[in-house]
Amino acid sequence: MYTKIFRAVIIGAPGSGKGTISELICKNHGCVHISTGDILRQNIIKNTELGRKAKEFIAAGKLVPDSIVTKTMLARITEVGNRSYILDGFPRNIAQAQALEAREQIDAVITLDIPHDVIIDRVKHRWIHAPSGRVYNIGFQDPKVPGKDDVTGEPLTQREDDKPHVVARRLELYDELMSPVIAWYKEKGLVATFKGKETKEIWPRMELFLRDRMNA
Ligand code: G5P
Ligand code: MG
Repeated sequence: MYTKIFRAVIIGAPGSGKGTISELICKNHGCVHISTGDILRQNIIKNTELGRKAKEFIAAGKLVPDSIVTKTMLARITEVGNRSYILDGFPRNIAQAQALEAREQIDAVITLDIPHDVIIDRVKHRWIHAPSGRVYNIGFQDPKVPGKDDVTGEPLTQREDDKPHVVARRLELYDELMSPVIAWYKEKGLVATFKGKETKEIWPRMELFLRDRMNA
């Protein structure tokens, strides 16, 4: 457990393992995983006004407009209150980063640097339980029963935006929009980069980093 509140942002290309690593961090160190994509997908399932607005953008691999996302994410951070958290998928451009900075003091920005060919291969095998955000991967993180969520037994689905042409669009958009965001956070001395091809190879280094920061 953290001895002080730890607020981190995790940045990485689509399929780089942000969700997987955030879950590991929160399970091992007690924090709240705030995933923009999960929140948006849950709203799509519930057919809320936010979900209806976000749906087409997500399916096309485009960003949902800042006005909608920023408001939603800042409200979620307020709900989380005085607890450690990992922000996964927000901010996604400079405007969102500035809106976050105006509201919150971020302690660290964790970036995942995974080769694009590894990512393209991974997302083909990704299955999710959309209502909870639980993520599986055939051959890496298999469900106990094929095609079924471990906790609810409900059917797993593939993400609309994991179709190869949409993944290619998302990867391009990531490079274009996130390079300036990472540079902006680097100037502030907040960035820790983790490079590798597999989560299990990155995780021990991440643990050392977190232990160091926990006691800082
Ligand atoms: P999301 O949902 O934020 P992305 O594109 O940022 O989507 P994504 O696809 O969710 O990121 P991830 O979380 O980085 O990827 O990766 P993951 O799910 O943990 O891992 C990918 C797969 O690899 C999983 O199946 C996992 O099990 C497996 N895996 C992990 N490690 C390994 C390993 O070592 N080996 C193997 N073999 N497999 C592994 O955003 C979606 C959309 O929402 C909108 C946008 O439209 C966006 O495209 N959106 C926003 N719009 C505006 N502003 C924002 N801030 C927005 N945030 C989201
Ligand atoms: Mg994710």
